[in-house]
Amino acid sequence: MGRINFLKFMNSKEKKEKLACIKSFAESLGFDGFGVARPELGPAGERFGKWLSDDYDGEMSYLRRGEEKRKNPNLVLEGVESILCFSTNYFAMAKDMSYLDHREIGDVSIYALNKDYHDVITPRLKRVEAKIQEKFEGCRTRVYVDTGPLLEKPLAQQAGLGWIGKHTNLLTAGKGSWYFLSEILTDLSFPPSAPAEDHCGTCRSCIDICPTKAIIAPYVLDSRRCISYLNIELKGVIPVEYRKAIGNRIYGCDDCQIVCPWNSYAVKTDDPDFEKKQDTLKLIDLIQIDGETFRQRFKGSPINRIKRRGLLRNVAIALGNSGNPQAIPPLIKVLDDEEPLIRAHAVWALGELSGPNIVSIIQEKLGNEQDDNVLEELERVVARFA
Ligand code: B12
Ligand code: SF4
Ligand code: SF4
Repeated sequence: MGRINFLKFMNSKEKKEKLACIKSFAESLGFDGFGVARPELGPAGERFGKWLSDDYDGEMSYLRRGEEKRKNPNLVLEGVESILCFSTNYFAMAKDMSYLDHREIGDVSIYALNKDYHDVITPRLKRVEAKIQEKFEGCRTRVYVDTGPLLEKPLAQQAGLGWIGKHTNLLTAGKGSWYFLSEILTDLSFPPSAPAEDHCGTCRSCIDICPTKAIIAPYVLDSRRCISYLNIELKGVIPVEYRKAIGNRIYGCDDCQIVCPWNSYAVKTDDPDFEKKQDTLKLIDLIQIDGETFRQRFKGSPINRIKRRGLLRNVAIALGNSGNPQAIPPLIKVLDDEEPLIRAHAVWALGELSGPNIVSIIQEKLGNEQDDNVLEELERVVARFA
């Protein structure tokens, strides 16, 4: 019997049973939320277009390149009928805003405290895909974790996993938002789940806490202001206006989720791949890390994505905000670093931590400086103490 006929003659009871079997297999692999969405975005597609036209994507040009696909999953998998949506808890440790008081420690977002989730979830999702292929022979499927051209949050909302909160993350009543999303697209037609409803109510804690006022209106994020964009996605110089607000955050930002009342229901993950592995990261140690030590220390960690240059850029900013004069000698030392991005941010940090006498020290160190960004930072420090 051909594929089309086989699927057509499979009665809905049989289909539901097989779907339940797929769900429990996914649960056995660590997925803790599951639902089915129709491959239609509704208003989310238009909102995404508007968001791009407002330039809220910053330098994330891949979002723009994939605009049409993100608005229409049929361009991602022709003939797609259902999108199976999954969530995976990454809540590795309880966290409150007191992390800001430990200014000598670099703060890393909870999601990045262990292995890179792309590396963990993709093979698991492929096992679920194989199970679907086994149960529905001949069906077509495609798996995505984060990086695919899909609007994962609106799809997951439709699949009933949660609603998009005012902070723009997906969250679930009685569960919170500390989870990743992933999907399997298929040409199989399954009954869709009931979409999740919004339970933000009159709350606006996430909007008020945001250090850079990146949530410019409820449900709308200007990425260019979001610390998670500035210290992960942005590859170059971090605009001066946000550096103080970045504080000691060296990889991502959790604030809008920390204060969300629904996250008081979050339950810690017992998944060894997501339990906290990253040790405390002392800023003074990090600023002195060489290329080889960086590779060994952050192999397999999401932090590896921003490379040594991105991390030390962020560490320099955090040291500039630390108020710790002991950071001055190591920062002077990195003015010799071969990476201009690191030198530029070290100049700023020295200006924050020192008095006027630092100017001649920096000038002497950077006597042969050619890089425009570094020279611009130097000019700023000179002007500051003039
Ligand atoms: C680009 C991106 C970012 C950008 C932009 C963030 C954003 N809000 O979209 C930056 C770099 C800032 C970022 C940061 C983070 N990210 Co990110 N990111 C993505 C990515 C790759 C694409 C998201 C996207 O398309 N954004 C475009 C905009 C338009 O989407 P949106 O903000 O949701 O816009 C909708 C709403 O604003 C809504 N809307 C607009 N107006 C209105 C008005 C009303 C009345 C209503 C109801 C709705 C509404 O409609 C829009 C369209 O749906 C997804 C993975 C994926 N493929 O989807 C991960 C993803 C969203 N990120 C994720 C995570 C974990 C994070 C961080 C928490 C990491 C961290 N701790 O640092 C932060 C959170 C910051 C925040 N407050 O959102 C997870 C979120 C999981 C979850 N539970 O929601 C995802 C899904 C990755 C994954 N597979 O798990 N991220
Ligand atoms: S992640 Fe941080 S900077 Fe970004 S919106 Fe949330 S609180 Fe604001
Ligand atoms: S903090 Fe309040 S407004 Fe923000 S997402 Fe959570 S419930 Fe919604």
